[in-house]
Amino acid sequence: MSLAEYQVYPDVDNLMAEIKQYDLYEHVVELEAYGMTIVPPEKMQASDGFIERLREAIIKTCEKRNGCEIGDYRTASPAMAEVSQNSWDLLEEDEVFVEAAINPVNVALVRWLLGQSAVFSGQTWIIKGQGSDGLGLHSDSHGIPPGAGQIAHMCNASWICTDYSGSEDGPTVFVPGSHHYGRATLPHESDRDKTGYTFVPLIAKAGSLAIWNGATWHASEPRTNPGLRVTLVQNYMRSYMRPQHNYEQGTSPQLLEKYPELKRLIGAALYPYEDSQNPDRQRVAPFMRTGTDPFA
Ligand SMILES: O=C(O)CCC(=O)C(=O)O
Ligand SMILES: [Fe+2]
Repeated sequence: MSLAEYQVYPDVDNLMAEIKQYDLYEHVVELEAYGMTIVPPEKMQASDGFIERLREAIIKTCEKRNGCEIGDYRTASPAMAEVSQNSWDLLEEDEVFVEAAINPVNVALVRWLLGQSAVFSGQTWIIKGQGSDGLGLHSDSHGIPPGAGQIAHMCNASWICTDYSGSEDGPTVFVPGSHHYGRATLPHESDRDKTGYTFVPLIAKAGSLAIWNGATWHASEPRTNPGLRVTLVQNYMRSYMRPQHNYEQGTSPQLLEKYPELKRLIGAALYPYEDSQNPDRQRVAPFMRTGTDPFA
């Protein structure tokens, strides 16, 4: 008899049943040990044609929002500055984004990392063409200071919408086990070419889900292949990442002007992506810095 069958710890027992049903044991162990895992398409329980519909919806939404033409992702070479804009908050654009957010395998792994009270906190696309630069090593657990690394506070569950076959595709790369450091990268650690940390590439077929503890350090490589890499990034958070009340909206400007300390304390959008379609870029760097120092 399995321990789950006693049903004395429902928050875990129900999750264990799903992990068994979807054959996710290896992925749960990888999440614990390495801080990341890649679930192949055949385990994702997605409907027929799901990943093609998702990729199409990303491209169509990008074209509509940014007034540009992308066409066939296998050959397209749109201006990167254009297609990277207005990429957040997609649920209302096409129900395939809802399907992506509530996929049962995705949700089982999200709840493994963040508990039953995990909340969906945002989707954005990555469209990456030939000649695009990579990103430096970073953590996604912005706002979580060192000292709080025993558990995952947020996670990134990304749908891979085009094959990532090697470096030429400009994949994400990960430092296995770095979630155990419990802090964000410092400036001298983030350069992919100079950092002392060793990373592994995300190699996966379209239709896979790459999921990582938000604290796992990752970066991305430049893309040299023609055509586009297309990804749907999804963030989930523990429920305490939401403020109890958003004082930024609803506090009178007169009060804020009179009391500058109050203005500082109510905080400007606790998470930089709160108004994620058009984030205030000035808020991002100070928020990210809190991941490197408890006094930041
Ligand atoms: O694969 C990439 O381009 C990096 C994406 C990234 O850093 C993220 O989704 O958090
Ligand atoms: Fe990231």
